[in-house]
Amino acid sequence: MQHILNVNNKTLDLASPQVMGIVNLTPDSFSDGGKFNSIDNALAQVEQMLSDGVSIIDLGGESTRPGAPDVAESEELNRVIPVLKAIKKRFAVMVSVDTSKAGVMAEALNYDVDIINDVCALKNEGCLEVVSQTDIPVCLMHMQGSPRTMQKQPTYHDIIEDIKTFFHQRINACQQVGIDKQRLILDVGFGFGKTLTQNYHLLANLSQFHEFKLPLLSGTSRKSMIGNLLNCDVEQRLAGSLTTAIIAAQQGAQILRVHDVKETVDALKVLQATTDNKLLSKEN
Ligand code: 9MG
Repeated sequence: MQHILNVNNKTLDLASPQVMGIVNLTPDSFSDGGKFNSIDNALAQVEQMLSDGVSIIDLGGESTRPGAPDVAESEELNRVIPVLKAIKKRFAVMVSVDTSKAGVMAEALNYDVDIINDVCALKNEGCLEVVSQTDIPVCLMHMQGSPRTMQKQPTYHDIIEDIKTFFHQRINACQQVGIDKQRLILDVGFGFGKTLTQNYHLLANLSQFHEFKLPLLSGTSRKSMIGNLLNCDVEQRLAGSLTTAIIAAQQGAQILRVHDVKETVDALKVLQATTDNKLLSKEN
């Protein structure tokens, strides 16, 4: 199945995995300590990511780490919109906004955001309606509970089947308001209401979600599924992040959401060379 994202005069071919670089605009971001919370810092980070080979910049103004406090819509708008405007003015890169608030989605659409990345899969009030007024892609992520409660006691009947049922329901909800299925990107939501074992079970079985014939986004970068396994702090999770990114790519994930763009792009080049060689040796 060939996937191409076409949006706002930009095209992204998902035949090979593409890197989405994380730009956190939160003062409490769990993995970069809020280093990138001014416009100039964010622009510098985007510039670096572009030279490192990023395809999409993911801007977020509300932390989704476990237990994170809610952020008022006005505060989220203040964090995200000026940076979105500045990036759009200076660079031609695709930008997604990571938000679960209809008001933030609507305002981001006024500034030509290219993708909506919603960890709540458009379940919050007004989100389906706002997105139905546009034709840009949307990432629907699975989460059990909310960021505040999700790690308390995640329980599933069968995690793969339960997430598939969730995707069916959210795809139907989108289609009912006129959102074309072809605009959707799916994400199992690593770390969002999943135990360590459940996260690795999902990673090992990610390819099963291709049955929806939609692009898959995978976000494992610096998460506690790595820290808890290796017993290490956020700044020591690079090897684990790269390994999980490559496993996801091998399972056919088309978009990898990461902090460490250069290292991930390099790792993907190694994977690509290996895959190409395998094809060549079959021919010879
Ligand atoms: C915002 N955010 C944090 N983690 C994420 C993940 O795994 N996927 C997506 N789509 N967004 C995420």
